[in-house]
Amino acid sequence: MKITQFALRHLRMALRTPFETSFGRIQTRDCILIEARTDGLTGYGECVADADPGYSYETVQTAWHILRDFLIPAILNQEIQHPGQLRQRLNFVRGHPMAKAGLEMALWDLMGKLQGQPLSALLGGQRRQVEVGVSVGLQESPSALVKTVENYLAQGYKRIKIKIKPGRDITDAQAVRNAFPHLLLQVDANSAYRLEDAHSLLQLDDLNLLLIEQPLAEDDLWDHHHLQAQLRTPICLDESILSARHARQALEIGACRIINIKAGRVGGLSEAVAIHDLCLSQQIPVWCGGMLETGVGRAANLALASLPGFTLPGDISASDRYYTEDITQERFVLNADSTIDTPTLPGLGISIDPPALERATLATLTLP
Ligand code: OSB
Ligand code: MG
Repeated sequence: MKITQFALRHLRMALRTPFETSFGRIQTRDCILIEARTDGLTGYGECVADADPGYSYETVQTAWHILRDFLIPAILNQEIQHPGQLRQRLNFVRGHPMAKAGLEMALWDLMGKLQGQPLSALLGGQRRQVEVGVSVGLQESPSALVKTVENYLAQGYKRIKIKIKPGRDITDAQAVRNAFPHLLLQVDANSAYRLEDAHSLLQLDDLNLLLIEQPLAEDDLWDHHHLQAQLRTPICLDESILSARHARQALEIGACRIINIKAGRVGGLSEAVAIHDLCLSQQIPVWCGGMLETGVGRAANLALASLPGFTLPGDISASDRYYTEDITQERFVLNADSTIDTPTLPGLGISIDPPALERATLATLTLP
């Protein structure tokens, strides 16, 4: 396929409730919607970089620059056999995985539409439903947290992740554990700790957690190895794993026992599948992380999570957990068994709601 035109849209969407992590609190979520056009067909991709560089160094503005000035010029009007080729073709740009992943997603959507195949099938997915959970941000108090969790359980979510940070770890996790002794519960620190303050993390070891996600710095596999040696609870890495190579090295040195896979963080769905394949071959559980995606990115997450190695519930919640108004016609809903259906229409399997998209758009750019 040959992409003859690209369009970028900077979107800002209002969250139903603020989302707070160890790196900040947001009321609105920004992202870039990428459109790839060829003979009457449009492929959509979502770049998950946010307005601020809190989760990673990428922002909407850095991704916009990298897409406009480097990535898009490199593939505009060029013959591309398969989206998997992008990893090599875009290798001349160092880093910026979210920008690359958004572009690659648009090509996957386009290829699926050209071939009449859902993304799930193109990636090797097998499940028609994907097990999911919900990621709960930091709340005002442990009792407020318990109420919020209770509300999600009432909606049918069977796995809960809570955000933690120093001073808000054992109290919060203990409160949820006391209220729900058998709940599938995990925590995410988003790199808020150093090995020196690991004592508070050691206390979490008695709470029967599924995993502790990304406790230490994103560029520090080695200290994660030290921490994992002191914990029975598996460490799961998120921010630290930017490629299949990182995944291999983290597993080799014992820095983690579980990996959270996000296509945006690792430069695209192809690399995400490579990490999945590596982990499956070593019987390492993986699960699909989330970046508060719109319906576009959520469709891609569901397709990815339909692969056989995704044995833990993903951070892929129903549409109504996120935005007051989404940009897709489709609404992803939670089934009674805490699953969401894998999209079955060609490509991402979603259609855009044009008026909603207009309302969310802050800026657009068409190339050429
Ligand atoms: O660390 O997993 C994370 C959201 C934004 C950035 C980082 C993370 C998250 C989440 C939310 O935990 C997951 C979701 O429901 O999309
Ligand atoms: Mg995380």
